[in-house]
Amino acid sequence: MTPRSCILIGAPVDSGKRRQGCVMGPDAYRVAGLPETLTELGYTVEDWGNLSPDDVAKVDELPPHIHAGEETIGWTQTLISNAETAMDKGLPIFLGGDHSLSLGSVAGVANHAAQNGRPQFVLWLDAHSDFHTPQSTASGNLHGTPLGYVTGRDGFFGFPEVKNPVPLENICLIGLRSVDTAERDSLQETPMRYHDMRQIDEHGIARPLAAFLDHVAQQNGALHVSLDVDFLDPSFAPAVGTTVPGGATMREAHLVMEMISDSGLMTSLDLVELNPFLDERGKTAQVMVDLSASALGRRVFDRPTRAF
Ligand code: HAR
Ligand code: MN
Ligand code: MN
Ligand code: MN
Repeated sequence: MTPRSCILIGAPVDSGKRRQGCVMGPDAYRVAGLPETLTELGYTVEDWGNLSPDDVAKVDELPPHIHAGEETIGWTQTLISNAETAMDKGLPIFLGGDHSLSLGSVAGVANHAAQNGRPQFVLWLDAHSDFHTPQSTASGNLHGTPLGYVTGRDGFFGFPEVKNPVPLENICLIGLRSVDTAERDSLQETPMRYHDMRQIDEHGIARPLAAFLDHVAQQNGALHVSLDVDFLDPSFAPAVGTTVPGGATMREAHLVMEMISDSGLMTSLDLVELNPFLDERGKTAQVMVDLSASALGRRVFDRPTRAF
């Protein structure tokens, strides 16, 4: 069951790519009213403030094109331990920060699930598949690698050992429309559930999501949801460095969140890649807060009981 207490964990990670600005993300969510919104929904809210990365010495084994590897290793260490601790107190919401924060958040919550004898599942809402390794990424940007890391792929030199890799069968990606050739080749070899926008257009967004949520429920799984701003169409969510046209509509995104809430399965949440420097009068931050509210129970009406 989704806990009734939320822990806000500010993770102003800006090391996962070269364009700066995600450092301002956690405070933008606070300014947009996330704590008050959750309180109004009936949650107890604890705000742990903004974390900082551990200091890490130079790692010579990482390929030279990797950007800010040591800083991301430091963030991963900090986030793993904070995620493990927060899971005992409620539902952690990781306020990013770029998507490299999920190396730590997902590895940490997976450790906690393993300690409690539950399988960990991950729902990845993103235009990108983020399944690179430090060797396969052409850009050298580690925000393109979290799913590679948490599933236990090789090559993450200097990073904490992934004690409880998330099984590939337990991962569902929705929203894909920008996948590199190296990722595509390795993705196609895996049993991950991946759904690109074409499939969403043909079959709707509810079907693959419902199938995945049923699967998580059957396994009594813990569900981590990782929401990348670029899952959304840039027409209403422009505050992200890697906009890709053709994203989820406002209505699709809210439906996804409402279905997550109905399932009662979500145990942790990442809000990532918001770059407030690129926003228009805070509208993307506001959309992300509203989507979080839907994922945590906000409704127009209670579920209809009468047929129409
Ligand atoms: N695949 C590209 C790369 O590895 C772009 C990755 C962009 N990732 C994010 N998060 N914005 O999804 O560089
Ligand atoms: Mn515990
Ligand atoms: Mn991403
Ligand atoms: Mn993305």
